[in-house]
Amino acid sequence: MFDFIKKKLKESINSIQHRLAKEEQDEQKEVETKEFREQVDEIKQEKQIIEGKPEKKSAEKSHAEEKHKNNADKHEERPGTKKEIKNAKEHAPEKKKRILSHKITSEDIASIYGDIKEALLENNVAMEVAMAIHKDLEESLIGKEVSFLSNKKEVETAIKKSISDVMFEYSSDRFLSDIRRKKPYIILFIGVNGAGKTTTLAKLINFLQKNNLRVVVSASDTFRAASIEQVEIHTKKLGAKLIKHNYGADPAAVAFDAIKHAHSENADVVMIDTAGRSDINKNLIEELKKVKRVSKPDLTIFIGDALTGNDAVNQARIFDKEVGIDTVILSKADVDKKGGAILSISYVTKKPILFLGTGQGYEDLVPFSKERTAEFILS
Ligand SMILES: Nc1nc2c(ncn2[C@@H]2O[C@H](COP(=O)(O)OP(=O)(O)O)[C@@H](O)[C@H]2O)c(=O)[nH]1
Ligand SMILES: [Mg+2]
Repeated sequence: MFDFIKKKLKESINSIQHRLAKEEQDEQKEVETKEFREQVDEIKQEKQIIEGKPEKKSAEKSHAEEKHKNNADKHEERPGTKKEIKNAKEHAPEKKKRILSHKITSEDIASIYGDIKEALLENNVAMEVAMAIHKDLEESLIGKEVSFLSNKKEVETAIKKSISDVMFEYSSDRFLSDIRRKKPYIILFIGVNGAGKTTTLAKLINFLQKNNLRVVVSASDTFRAASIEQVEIHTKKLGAKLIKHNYGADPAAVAFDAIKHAHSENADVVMIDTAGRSDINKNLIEELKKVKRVSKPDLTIFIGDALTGNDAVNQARIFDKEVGIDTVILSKADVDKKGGAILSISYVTKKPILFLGTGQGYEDLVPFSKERTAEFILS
């Protein structure tokens, strides 16, 4: 995941680091040369003082005495000179600190952003998300005084924060506590065909059962061939109750029966599997609207295939507008090299991500964390 974005970010951070380091080295060299010249001058002066003016062989005795006296006087001055050198040395670290820092400019940010923008867009990150990251970087970094040693860390931290800020999460702990507040808690799964709805629903049965919650499933995909058998295989394996009708039956009627069953059995959660279509068409929207009207779900989860990038983001936007969604689970994060949908979907829809699907097994469901995701991108 995020392979290309990670590579580009690393290159970009290294290049700004090199540029700043070079600038600072040049400044440092200049200062050192100046200091060196000053020291050479001081040593020359001292040497002259100790040796005196070049001796003339014909000098008179009185002149020699004068010279000796002079030397003695200057000798008294020598500790003063040493003191000055000591003082200069004591002040040197302060000087260094002042010189070895750099104020980040909008040009610096433009250069970082120029590098990563291409990587973001090529990896299916929505344009508005890339722009939000740019704006955030400008706000957090421009004018910031960074030092030679710390600037890489500071730039990295700011990028991490900007990336993390475009994502929203729905923590699995909050999800569980929300479920425990109402019985039965009704969850509706929606998404296009093949997005991973049924597989994700099965993984969630497993997750909820591990948290001691009893689940009833509604086989409301009565549209696609073999869909009822598919969900039945999972519920049998996991030991959850399945309510099913025949193919072609009204999906809303199946959901209604499942909820009734959950009430009578005092079950904790009802999960409604639904059909998708290859495209989001009018029939699908009408069907889902009716299921929603009848089942009155507490949570509507949009399941998107992370591999489809911007398509998943656009589907989420349409499903939200037409049916209404509360949260997102992105499947197939394990095979998604780009990660664009993960970075974009919550910013575009303003709906948080709950889990990422990371494989075909029941355990392959990871609670989403924006911090961990941003950290991973910069790791
Ligand atoms: N690698 C991988 N495959 C997945 C994941 N989730 C679902 N799939 C596969 O995607 C295909 C479609 O899944 P399905 O649940 O039938 O989609 P639905 O039509 O939305 O119900 C199946 O072959 C699943 O095994 C995932 O997180 N990782
Ligand atoms: Mg299905």
